[in-house]
Amino acid sequence: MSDDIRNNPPEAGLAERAAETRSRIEEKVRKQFAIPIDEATPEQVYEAVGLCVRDDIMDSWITWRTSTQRSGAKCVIYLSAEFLIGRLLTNNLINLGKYECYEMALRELGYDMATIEEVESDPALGNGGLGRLAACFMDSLATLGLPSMGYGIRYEYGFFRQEIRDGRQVEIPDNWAFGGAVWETARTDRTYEVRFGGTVEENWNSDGNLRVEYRDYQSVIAKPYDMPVVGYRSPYTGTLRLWSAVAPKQLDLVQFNRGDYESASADRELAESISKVLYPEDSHPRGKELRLRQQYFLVSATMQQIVDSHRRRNGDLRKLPDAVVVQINDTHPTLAIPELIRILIDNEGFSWEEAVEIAERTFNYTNHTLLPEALECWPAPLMRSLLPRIYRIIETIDARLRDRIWQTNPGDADLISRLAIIHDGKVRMANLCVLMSTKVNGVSQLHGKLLKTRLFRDFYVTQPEKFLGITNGITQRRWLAVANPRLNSLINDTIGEGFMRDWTKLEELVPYAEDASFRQKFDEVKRENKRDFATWLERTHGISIDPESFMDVQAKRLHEYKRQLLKAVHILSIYDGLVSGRITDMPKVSFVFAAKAAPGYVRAKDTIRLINAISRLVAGNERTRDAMSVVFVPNYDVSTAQVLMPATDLSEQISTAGFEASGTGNMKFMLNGALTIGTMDGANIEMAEEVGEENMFIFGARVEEIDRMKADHSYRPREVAQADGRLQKALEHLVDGSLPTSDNSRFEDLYHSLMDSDPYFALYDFDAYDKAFWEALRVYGDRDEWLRRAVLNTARSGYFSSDRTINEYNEAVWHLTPIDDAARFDEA
Ligand code: 26W
Repeated sequence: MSDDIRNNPPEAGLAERAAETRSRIEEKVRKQFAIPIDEATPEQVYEAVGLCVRDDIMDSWITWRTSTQRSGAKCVIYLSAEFLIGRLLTNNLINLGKYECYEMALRELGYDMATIEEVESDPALGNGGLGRLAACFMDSLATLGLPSMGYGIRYEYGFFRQEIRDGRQVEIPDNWAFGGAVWETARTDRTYEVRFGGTVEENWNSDGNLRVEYRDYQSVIAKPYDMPVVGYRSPYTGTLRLWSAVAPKQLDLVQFNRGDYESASADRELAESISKVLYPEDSHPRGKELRLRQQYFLVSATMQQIVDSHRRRNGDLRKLPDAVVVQINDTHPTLAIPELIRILIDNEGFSWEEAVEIAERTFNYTNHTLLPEALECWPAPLMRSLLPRIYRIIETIDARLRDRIWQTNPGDADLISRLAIIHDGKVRMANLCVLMSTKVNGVSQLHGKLLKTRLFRDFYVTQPEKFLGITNGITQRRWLAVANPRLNSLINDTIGEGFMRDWTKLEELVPYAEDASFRQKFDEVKRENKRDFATWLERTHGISIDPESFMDVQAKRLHEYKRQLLKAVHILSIYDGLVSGRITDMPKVSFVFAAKAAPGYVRAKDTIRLINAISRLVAGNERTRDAMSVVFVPNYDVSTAQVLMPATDLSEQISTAGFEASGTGNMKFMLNGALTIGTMDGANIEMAEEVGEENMFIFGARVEEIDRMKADHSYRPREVAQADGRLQKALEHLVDGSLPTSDNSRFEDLYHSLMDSDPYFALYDFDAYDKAFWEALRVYGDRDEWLRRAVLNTARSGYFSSDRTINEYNEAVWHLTPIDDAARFDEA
C-alpha cells in the first residue's frame, strides 16, 4: 500500500523520522533474535516492528493509568466474555499517526508493509457481533478519552478456524497466540484466587457479624495480561485486561507425595482448562459446566481486583459506584453481581442491604438477543455445587424478590413465575441482570422497544425508567481508515480528515453525490478494492472471482433467522431462470457468502453444504457459469471482513423482522459504500431513516405482520411454495438430486424445515425479496444512479460511528468525564 492512500498529508520530517524508525527496527531485530536485519524472516520483522510500536505506546499508556488513577475519575468497566479485536499493527499505527513513518522505514529495509501486516494472527476471541462490538467500543472509549477498562478471558484457543472440505465445514483449533504475543504484558503482580466447589458455612458472631467459612474448595489462579488500546490521535491509551487461568502451584506436592498422582495433576488440568477455549456457540447455550466456570472465573477475578484497587485508592467502598460503573455485555458476566455482593459481605463486612444497594448502583446490562433459546439459564443444582456461596446469594435475592411481588400483587403466582430468578430448577441470568441493574439497554431502537414490550415487559411496567435503546455503532478507524485506505483518502481529500474524530462531518460528503467527477473516483476506489479482494481470495484460499462482476455479499454468523437459506433458494431460482432462458440480460453477479456455523448446529452446517453445492451446480453449467458464480469464502473473521466489505456492491441484511437485535455488519458495508437489501429489522430501520428508504432496497414482512402470523398460526409455507412456480422449482433442487455433492446426499432436512414449518418466514418473504433484488440490479445498470446512492450511503453512515454510541451510553448510563477535563481537575 502506498503512502498517498493511507491518508495524512506528508509531513515535514517524515524522512528523518522514518530513518530513525528504521534503525530502531534494526536494533530490535538484533537484540531480540541476535541476527542482522537482512537475515530476518517476515515473522521476525513483524515482531520487531510490533515491539517498536509498543515502545511508542508505553508513555501514553502510563500517563493514562496514572492520570485516571490520581484524579480518581470515574471509570467504566466493560465486562465481556468476548473481545473480537482483530489484528492490531496497522490499527495501532494509524491511530498513533505513525503509519507512513513505519511504512517508509520498512520499505527502505526492503519490506512491504502488507506482507508484514499479514504475519500477525487475528485473535479470534469472540464469536461475532457481540465480541466485535466490544472491540469497537474500546476503540471509541480510548479515542474519546473516557476512562475505561475492558475485562475478558485470554482464551488459549479462540474461535475455530473454518475449512471447507467436500463442501462441508470442518473446524480446526485456533491457537492464536502462537508466534509471540507482541501486544500483551503479563501482570504477575496482580493475580487473584478464584474458588470453586467445596462447602460454605455461615456463622453469626456474638457481635452480630456474619462469618463465612469456605472449605474444601478448589482454587484457580487468575493471571492478567494487559493490552493497550490506542485511541485515534489521542494522548491517552486504554487497557484491555484478559485473564488466564493457571493452577495454584506447579503441582500439589502434598497430594503428589501422598502418592495421589492422578488427582494432583487432574486438579491442575481442570484449573488450566478454564481459559483453554472459547465456546463457539452464539445462540443455544448448552449449559456446560466448563462454561459456567469460565464465566465465574472472569467475573470473580475482575470484581476482586476492582474492589481491591478501589479500597487501596479511595478507602471507602461505599463510594464504589461513584468511581466505577460496570457494563455487563449480555448475560455471560452476570455473576459479577452476586460476586460483588459476596466480596462486600464476606470480605469487607457489609450488611446485606448495604451490599445490594452498592451492587444495584454499580451494574448495567446490555441485552443482545431476543431469541428465547439464547437466554442463559443454568441448572440450579450445577450452580449450587460449583458455586455454593454465589448460589446462596442468588437464592436470597430471589426470595426477597418473591416476597416483594407477593406484597404488591398478592396472589399473582403467574407474575412471580415470570419475574423469578430461580424457576423450574433453573437460574435465569437475564432476570437477575434486569432486576439488579441500574439501566438495561437494547442495541437498536427496535430492539429497545421489543425488550420493553416483550422480553422484559413485566419488569418494564414497574420500572420503565430502567429501559433504554442505544443503537450500536462501529469504529470508523478500523472499518474505514484501516480496512479501506483508498476510500479513506478520497474522503480526506474531499472534506478533510475531521470525520475520523467527529462522525457528524461525514455528511459533508452528501453534496458530492451529485458531483460526476467525485462519483467517478468513488467508482474507481470500489473497482480497485474488488481487484484487491479477488487477488487476496486467490492467494489465501485458491478461489477465483471475477473482480468486474457485481458483488452481492452476505457475511455474518450462519443462523436460520439471518436467512442465508432465503438467499440460497433465491440463487437457485436465478439459476433456473438462466437455464430456461427466462432470465436473459443480467449483469454478471458474484454471490458471496462468508459464515461460520456453531459446530453443533446441524441445520446451519447443512446450509453451508447447500451453498457449496449450489456453487458447484452453477459452475458446472455452461448456461450459468459465465453469468454468475457462487463463492463461499472460508473462515470469516475480522481480517476477512476488512478485505471483503470495501469490495462489496450489495449488502444482504435479510433477517426475519424482529430477530436481528441490531446488526453491525450492515453499518460496515454502508460506510464502505455498499447499498443494502434488507428487511425492516434491527438497525436497518435506522439506516433507512438516515439515508432514506429510497436509497436502500427494503422488502418483506414487518414485525407486526410476523407477530400476527405467529399469533394466529395462519402461515402455511407449503401453500406459498405451491402458489409460486419459480419458488417451487427452486426448492425441488434440494431433494431431486440435481445438486452435486461428494456423497450424492441431498437436503431433505432443509427442504422440510422450509415446507413444513419455515419458522423464519423465508418462503413468505421470497417474492418480496425477488422483486427487491431485481430492482437492485436494475439500478446497478444505471451506473450514475447506483454511484449516487452509494456515495449517499457512505455520507449518511456517520450516525453509526461507535463514538456516537459511546457518547450516548455515557450520557444516559455512565456519566464519565473525559480524561482531559479530569486531568485538569487534578491539577487544580
Ligand atoms: C451461547 C450463548 C450466547 C448467546 C448469545 C452466546 C452469544 C450470544 C450473543 C448475544 C450473540 C450476538 O453476538 N448477538 C449480536 O450482537 C450484536 C451486537 O449487539 C448485534 O448487532 C446482533 O444483532 C446480535 O445478533
